[in-house]
Amino acid sequence: MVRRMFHVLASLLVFIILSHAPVVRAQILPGSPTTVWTPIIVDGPADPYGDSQSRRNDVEIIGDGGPHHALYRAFYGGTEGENFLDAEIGFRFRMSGTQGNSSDFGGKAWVGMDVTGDGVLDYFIGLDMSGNRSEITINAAGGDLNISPSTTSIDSNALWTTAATALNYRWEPVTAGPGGNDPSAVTNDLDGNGRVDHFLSFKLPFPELVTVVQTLVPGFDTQSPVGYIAGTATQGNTINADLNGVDGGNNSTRTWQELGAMTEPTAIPEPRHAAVFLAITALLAGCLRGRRATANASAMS
Ligand SMILES: [Ca+2]
Ligand SMILES: [Ca+2]
Ligand SMILES: [Ca+2]
Repeated sequence: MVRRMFHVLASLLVFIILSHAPVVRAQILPGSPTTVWTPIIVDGPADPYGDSQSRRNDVEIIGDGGPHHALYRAFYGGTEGENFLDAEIGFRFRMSGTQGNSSDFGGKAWVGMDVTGDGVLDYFIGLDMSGNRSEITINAAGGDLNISPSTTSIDSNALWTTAATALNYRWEPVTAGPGGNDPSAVTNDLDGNGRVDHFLSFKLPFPELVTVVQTLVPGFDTQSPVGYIAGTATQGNTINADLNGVDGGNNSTRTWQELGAMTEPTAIPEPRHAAVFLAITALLAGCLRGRRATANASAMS
């Protein structure tokens, strides 16, 4: 009985500490290992190799569905002292490698978002390193239907723009294994093209995204469901290179869901909830251990 009480009290203490302690939060580092990023899973296969229309390595998305994921996201909830205005959201693509003699990424990456749950893309977050450009943007979907690759348009007038710098953008060779930026990976050349795969990572201030999306969805926040698609382009406001999760299909008339290109609507993760979940798990585990100890004591007596 005393032992059971000890376990329950210890578990309660863990719960109190965890639920009141500052949650471990850290700003998104574009070069951080994949262990602190969350894979974005689409219904279709992880992205095939060599299906980019442009046949360019740096815009060729590759992934095997795990542990070498094609696409990741990251979220930082911000600090109380800053009224959470320093919150961030980030995305990471795995690409086939560098192109030609260039050591930098020379294309565009887009993350399309359905924020109303109707399968229609509403906004795009873009990274543009094509030509002389070097910027991260939020764009509205254009005037087309935006339900499939063939009906997708991206408004060329960005709603928000910032320069891509070493602080918010990184194009980095994959280093596989413990101590690398992809600790669970077993290879750094997944598609075997002789070019080391590269992570394309970028982030933006989450409040900027909230401000934009709230014009369409009042009250949009970290708990609002978002369906994602992702793809790359060589230039222009299109996804003309590689569509994530689909073998080719850049001009397909099939819908995002039919193609398996769009994720299930998912809330943007809030780390605080993860801490509370862990605390509750610890409490339940403690209770179970206590019950088991009581049962054992009864059996022995
Ligand atoms: Ca691909
Ligand atoms: Ca490669
Ligand atoms: Ca593809």
